[in-house]
Amino acid sequence: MRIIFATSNEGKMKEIRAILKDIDIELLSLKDLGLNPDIDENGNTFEENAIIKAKTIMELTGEIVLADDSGIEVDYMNKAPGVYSARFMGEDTSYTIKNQFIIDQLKSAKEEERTARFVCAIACAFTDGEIITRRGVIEGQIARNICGSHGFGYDPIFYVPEYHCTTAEMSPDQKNEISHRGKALREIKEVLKKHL
Ligand code: ITT
Repeated sequence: MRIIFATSNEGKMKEIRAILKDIDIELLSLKDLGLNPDIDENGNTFEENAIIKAKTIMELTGEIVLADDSGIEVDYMNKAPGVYSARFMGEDTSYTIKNQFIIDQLKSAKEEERTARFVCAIACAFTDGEIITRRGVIEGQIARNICGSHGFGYDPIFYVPEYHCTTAEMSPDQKNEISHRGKALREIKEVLKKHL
């Protein structure tokens, strides 16, 4: 069975391929299909945006489509950047700048005020119009310094106390095992297995 993953984010796609590697599907990215759609992600929640992406590409291709909408919620910043995580400070601003900005915002924050979470909503749009979503969350803190070079985006400032490191310091397998994306996608995998 062919399934399209509607993302243009290479970092996400790498993790998605690893998490879905044990099911018998041909997984194609937008890049594999030569598609570069400009989708207006105007939803208010991660689920709404994931549905917009999955539905748009399902209608364009006529195939089963998965989509991921995710981001980081920083409690000290009133849960920003949230659904705006990719667009925060401008889509083309480097993550070194974005990550340092967040660290600076929390300069006066007490230890217990440094809480944050990664959230991931995955939507699956079937060709008969049915759409399902699953959400995964990982709780953590904003690190005091940028640390680690694995992963992408906000990983170098997302500190997981239980592991004493940021998600950018974890191996890819370790991150996938505990991450928001890993949790949401493993639930979707069970739904897909039933569908298969
Ligand atoms: P697509 O819409 O093409 O999938 P995108 O990067 O625009 O790619 P989102 O709108 O879902 O995707 O924004 C997600 C952003 O949240 C992403 O660009 C990162 O900045 C951040 N993010 C999500 N998951 C992350 C993770 O596992 N590690 C670090 N940052 C993450």
